[in-house]
Amino acid sequence: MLKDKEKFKEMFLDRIQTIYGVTIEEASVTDKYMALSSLIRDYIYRNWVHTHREYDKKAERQVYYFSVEFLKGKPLGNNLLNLGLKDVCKEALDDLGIDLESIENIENDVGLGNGGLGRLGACFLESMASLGIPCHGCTIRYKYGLFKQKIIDGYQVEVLDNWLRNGNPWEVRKTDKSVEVKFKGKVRVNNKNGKMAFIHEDYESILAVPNDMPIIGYRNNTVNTLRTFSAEPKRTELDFTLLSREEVQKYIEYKHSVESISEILYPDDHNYEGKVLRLKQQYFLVSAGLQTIIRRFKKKGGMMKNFHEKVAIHINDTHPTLAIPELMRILIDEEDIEWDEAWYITTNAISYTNHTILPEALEKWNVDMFKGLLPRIYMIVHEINERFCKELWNRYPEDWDRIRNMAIINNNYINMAHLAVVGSYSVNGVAKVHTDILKNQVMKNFYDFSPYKFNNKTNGITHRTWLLKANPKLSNLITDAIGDKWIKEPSSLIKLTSYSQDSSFKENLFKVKKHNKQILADLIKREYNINIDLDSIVDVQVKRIHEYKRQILNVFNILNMYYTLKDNPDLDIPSRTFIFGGKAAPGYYMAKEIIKLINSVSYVINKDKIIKDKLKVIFLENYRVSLAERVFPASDVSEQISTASKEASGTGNMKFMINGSITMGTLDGANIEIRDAVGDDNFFNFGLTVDEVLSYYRNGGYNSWDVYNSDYRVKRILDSLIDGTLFGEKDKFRMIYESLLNNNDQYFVLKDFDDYVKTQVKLQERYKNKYKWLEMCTENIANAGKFSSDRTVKEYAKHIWKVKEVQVEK
Ligand code: GL7
Repeated sequence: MLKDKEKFKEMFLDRIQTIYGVTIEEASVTDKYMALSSLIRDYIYRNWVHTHREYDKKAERQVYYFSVEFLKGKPLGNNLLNLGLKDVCKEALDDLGIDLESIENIENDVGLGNGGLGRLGACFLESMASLGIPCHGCTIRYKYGLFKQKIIDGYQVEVLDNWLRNGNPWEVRKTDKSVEVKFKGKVRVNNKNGKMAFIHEDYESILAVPNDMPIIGYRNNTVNTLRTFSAEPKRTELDFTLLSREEVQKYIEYKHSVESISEILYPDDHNYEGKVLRLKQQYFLVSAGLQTIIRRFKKKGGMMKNFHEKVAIHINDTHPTLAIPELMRILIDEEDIEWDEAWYITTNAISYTNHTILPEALEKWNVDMFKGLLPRIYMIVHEINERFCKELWNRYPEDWDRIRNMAIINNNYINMAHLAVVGSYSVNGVAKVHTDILKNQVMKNFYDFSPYKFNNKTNGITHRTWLLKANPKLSNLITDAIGDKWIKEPSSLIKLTSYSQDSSFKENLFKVKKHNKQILADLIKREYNINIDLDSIVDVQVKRIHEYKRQILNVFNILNMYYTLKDNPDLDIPSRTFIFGGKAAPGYYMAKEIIKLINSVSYVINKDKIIKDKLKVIFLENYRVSLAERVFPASDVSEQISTASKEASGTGNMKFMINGSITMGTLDGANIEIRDAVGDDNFFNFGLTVDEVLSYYRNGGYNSWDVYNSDYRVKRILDSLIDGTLFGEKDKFRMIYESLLNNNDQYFVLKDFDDYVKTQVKLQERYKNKYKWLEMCTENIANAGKFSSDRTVKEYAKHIWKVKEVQVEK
């Protein structure tokens, strides 16, 4: 009924009045947002229930995707779009004098994630719903998402992200489906008729309450679920008058400690308590998730011995790895299944994706801490390790080094990646080169031991969010040219190739880009009072701030351009707008220094009249999904300049590409596949290759002083970090200076500088030829189809999960 405008208006007005008790004139924007969202949620309810029924009836196997992060952004716009209600909703609201955009703007981003990994999870969920893949997301309902970033005096300041402040109209709380999660205590071993039984006693009990959010497929009647769990005390209604002061005090402490589990995403883990809390979160998620899955599975008549045939559990990175011992615990302790059979079921149910090879991100837990918090789970991990080491011994007799290197428990630490590989039937990397590095370097021993487990699934992004929703003008242009089939079948974007020589298409593409630049320029003017030249090259690096992502290299090129222009203000180059955005981890000082550096450079350059506005530098505060949707469509150049080998895949690179931006990139992660797809002419490549970088690492690096001493540009830039000439203060960026020179430039910034600068000059020259440039943009859009997450999740479904798409009829 919502497809009819008059009906839409009527129902919307009715909701405002009956639920919020106000007239439309009195209603605040928040009231309107809540009314509209809850109206849509109720509208899809029938399909939501229906989808699950259809899955139970028709699906041979269903997937549960466990991830500690899902970075959804704002649900309203996506939901309206996928339901096909956007236009009618806009028109109905227009009639009532209400602006849909202002309602969308007040919605909080669902920021339950920190970067690419969490956003990948959100893209996967959208694609799976749109393809009818029976998948359920599982995560934690953090009260506070990733912090909000404020920039004060050029520095990052973190503010709590209270995204639930006004409530969440999209979720449905399922108190009756709560389960109990147990921590601490001790394990009593009973010998029952010659069979061991493990009884967990004196534990701390916590309630995991599910909240379900709909994941709406693109016009296909399918509504999947993202289940989020919140941690709550088991007894909530206590009669305090009957309790002693100590008991009340104890209860309050218990309540606080319970609630802290689902309080915040990635609590600071620099101290012991923080580490315990993270481990608690991880176990809380998998235990709650598995218990609700198994309960439903059994309710539908499933037999546990067939569990793995019907259920695929996917662990997104190592954070949910405890699903392995937890599933073993349930099978053995609660379902009375023998170890070998339980192990067979577990290792045929679970699959794992590795998302990084950075050593600091590979999780390890201290055995004593682990044992205290999860005594029974520890026993199981210990047993898994014993059995695995025996198997290794049989295969590699007396090869102690290898066995130690591969053990799950070593040196009083539990290696979660090892546990994940041993306990799952599939291990995948997220881009070809990343998978090769896993196979041949980081996990070489495991690959030699069980090569059949390893496979690659190159990441993808949902083109419906990142093109259809974020860039309506470009979407229309594409549809006018090749029809709208690309929305459901992104590979058909390739038809645009024939438009790369079509001057009227390219002229329109130019206009679309300019329109999008105008929108971003207005935002920048509003927020930062900086004017942007719409004819300038908009060159963007938006992503987490990290040394390996090398925002510093970008800044050095900008400083080099600045000095060049100062020496020669009439230089004939297109003007350039450099945009940065991204958050630094709160405890990562170097990353915070990099933010300060960017802001300081921005301050110096933007006010310098000598360079005649040829350069502008902007740092966008609080980069997040909803802001990203403004940035990608407006950009000309995509900076993907990580040290080769370090970026497992990257996904921002794909979002730029599909919006017609040209990559300036190293041959790292998925950049390599992007270049293969568009061809060398449509990609600006520079820098050391993976093999070169790895070979330097093997041989102790290189001497960065040599570059400093031989390249006057490098010397000038580095000196300016500490000599006070540019930033008015001596030693201002000493930390960065030291890391590049005296700490031997671990990320090869100086080594790649010359090639980077040369390639930037080449890019500038190319930009001068407007039609050549637009041809490159067209080629990039045309070849972006294979980087849609539709392709990626189809590969997971077919090759890893063995699940089939289910069409949900009306
Ligand atoms: C990441 C990788 O760093 C990134 O390259 C990849 O695209 C992403 C999704 O696979 O996963 N790994 C990781 O820990 N984070 C990432 O973004 C935070």
